[in-house]
Order: sequence, then structure tokens, then C-alpha cells
Amino acid sequence: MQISPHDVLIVIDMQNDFCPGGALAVADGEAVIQPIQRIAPHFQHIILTQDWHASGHTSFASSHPGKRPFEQIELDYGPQTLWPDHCVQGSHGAEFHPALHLPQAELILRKGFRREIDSYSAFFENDRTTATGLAGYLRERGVTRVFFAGLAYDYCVGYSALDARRLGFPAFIIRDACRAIDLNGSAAKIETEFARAGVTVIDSPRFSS
Ligand code: VGL
Ligand code: ZN
Repeated sequence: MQISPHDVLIVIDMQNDFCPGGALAVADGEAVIQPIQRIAPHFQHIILTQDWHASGHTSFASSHPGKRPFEQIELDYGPQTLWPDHCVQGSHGAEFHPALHLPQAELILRKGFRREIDSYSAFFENDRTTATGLAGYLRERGVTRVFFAGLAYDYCVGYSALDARRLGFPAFIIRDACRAIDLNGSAAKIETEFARAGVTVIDSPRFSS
């Protein structure tokens, strides 16, 4: 697959808390760093996202007495899965994994920073309407196609790719550069939506120089 100067690689949430030993560790999460490092030189645009929650965030089970991580509740903007406290602003867990080395990244987009609303997607908060500004950034920079890698395949990577399609960007997920949480079949569920929305799932060996 040929990468053009107008393509962007968006590396989703490669943070300590999503890697082994972290508060919301994704199984084998750090295994994606090697493929990410290998494909990064093909891209002239690289963006990193950073899950960045206020303490007492509404997505934390600890903010809802009697609730436990991985349960679901209804909030005014819809269903919300509850998570262990993770990626608290300024904490070690919120820092990028030390083996991720992408100093050429042109933008770090923080999301989920408002206490009362979560944001899985890099484009919209979980009400599906409050924009992060990323679509405008990409358009002003002349980016046409969006490639995704990182964590987690079935949450922040997946929701970002679906929103990219909704906004009209061709969207590709580099599957071997992602790992899933897979909560109650979430990985299979989101793949059904990828097919419907036209998200293309590819493997990193398809990148040639
Ligand atoms: C994520 C759950 C909660 C993710 C972030 O990066 O996929 N998942 N916050
Ligand atoms: Zn989060």
C-alpha cells in the first residue's frame, strides 16, 4: 500500500495505563509499539491522542457509589461503560509508553478531559456531537486519508475510525498495530460496524517503501 503526503497516521492512546501493569491494561498492549515504529516513517503526518481524564471523571466506576468497573450505566448522553480510574491528568499512567518514540508527531490531541463526559473517539465526545476539532485540523492541513493504530481496537481506535467515515474520510485500521479490550464481545461487535461504515482493516506488512 502506497502512503501519500496527504495521509495521516493517528496513534491512539499509547499510554502506560493501557499497557501491561497499567490501570486499564489491554492484553499484550505494548506489542503494538514495534509495528507502529516500523510504519511511522512512511507518514508525513503523525498525530497522537492522549486519554486525559480529570480526577473523579464520570467514566470511573469509583465516581458512582456501588458500581464496579466494566458495568454499564445510563448517563444523560447515553450508555457509558465504567472503567477503573485511568489516565488521570498529569499522572504516570497518562504518560505515553516510554518505548513509543515519535518526536516527529505534529499534534497531541487530548480527549476526555471534561469531568462530566467521556470521549472514546478522537473526533467527538461520547455524546457523539461535541467536536474535538480534529476534523477541522485535518481538513485545514489537507489530509485526505486517515490510518489508525494503538489502543484499544474496540474502543478508542474503533470509535475514531467510525467517526472518520461519518465525516467522509477514507479510514484504515492497521490491525496488527492494535489490541482489543474485548468486553462482552465488543471486538466482534465493532467489526460489524466497520463493515457497514466502510472502515478498511489492513495489516502493517502491506506497507512498502
Ligand atoms: C479507552 C476505555 C476508556 C481506549 C479509553 O483508549 O480505548 N478505553 N478510556
Ligand atoms: Zn478513558
